[in-house]
Amino acid sequence: MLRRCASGLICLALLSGCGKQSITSTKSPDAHDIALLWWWMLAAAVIVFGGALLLLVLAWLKRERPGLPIFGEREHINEGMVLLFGIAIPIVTLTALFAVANIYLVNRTAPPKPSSTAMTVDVIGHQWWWEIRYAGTSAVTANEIHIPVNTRVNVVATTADVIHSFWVPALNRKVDMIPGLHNRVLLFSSRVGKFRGQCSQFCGLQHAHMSFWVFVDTAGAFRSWLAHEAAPASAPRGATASAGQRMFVTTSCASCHEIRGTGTTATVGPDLTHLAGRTSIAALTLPNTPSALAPWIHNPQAIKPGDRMPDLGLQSNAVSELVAYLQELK
Ligand code: HEC
Ligand SMILES: [Cu+2]
Repeated sequence: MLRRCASGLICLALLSGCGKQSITSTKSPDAHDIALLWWWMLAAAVIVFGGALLLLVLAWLKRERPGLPIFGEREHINEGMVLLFGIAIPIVTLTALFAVANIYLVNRTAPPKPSSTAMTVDVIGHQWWWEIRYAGTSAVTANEIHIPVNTRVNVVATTADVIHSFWVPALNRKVDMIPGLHNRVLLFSSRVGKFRGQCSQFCGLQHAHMSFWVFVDTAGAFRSWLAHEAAPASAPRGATASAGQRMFVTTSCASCHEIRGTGTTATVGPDLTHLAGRTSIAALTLPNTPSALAPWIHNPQAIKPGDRMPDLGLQSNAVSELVAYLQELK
């Protein structure tokens, strides 16, 4: 039993570094420097720990006999050794690590200064999803940030409710989202791809289901994505989707969500103007497919218990009409 538990724990520890979201699989120079510092700190800690263990073993081996090798005779303490290992080396290493972590890395990973040329993305934390706005445009989206490749993007992070923390381990350090503050962090990637992010400050029941994607696009793909995202929603085609739109606009959906171009303006929940252009819903909890949208709209509480979107007790034909409409919002 004990052996099985132990091997299970070892496997878990080994696997915990795997997957798309790890501090050691870095995809930007900034995240690489952070990981490098982490490895150096680990090496220093291993040396100190190993040295302490070694002294312990020596003391145990010598327990009946006077004097340890580094101390000479039992009564005579080798002061040089104590000064070197007890004071000089700790002061030098800790000062060096402090300077690298708190001066060099903080400057290295800093966002570009806000200016007319720097691109700014506003990210607002909500229990339990991410609102994303592109400064200077009318584009609003949720849980999926797009940025152009090879561009230093200034992310301005704040919150609509409690403290959250914005973190894309593959790209940069964390930044806390604090009520009333606008903290900034750099987002940069030299390669096209998609990187997972996660809220890293416990923020209530569904904290674990508060994730997001960062899509790094080519400059052209990003420009057309942004232009499309800033445009209002297109009109529904077909009778089912039109019925879905009527239902959306006239029932409680409109008291929490906005679909630009339909007269709805609420901002309690995510902007759904181009919902069908996203790959996931509910902060990466479900894929964005009709078979996942339907149970979400039917009863979000069964998927994210305690969530801010209530169970509205809709009939299944109402749900199908809403899904038909939402699916068209490309
Ligand atoms: C009381 C406010 C409220 C009402 C009413 C409401 N929603 Fe929501 N909705 C939310 C919140 C908050 C979220 C974000 C949930 C999360 O991810 O934790 C959400 C998420 C969603 C999402 C997923 C969006 C995404 O990008 O992740 C869809 C789709 C959605 N709602 C559709 C609807 C429809 C359709 C209705 C009407 C039947 C409706 N909502 C009614 C608050 C509401
Ligand atoms: Cu959070």
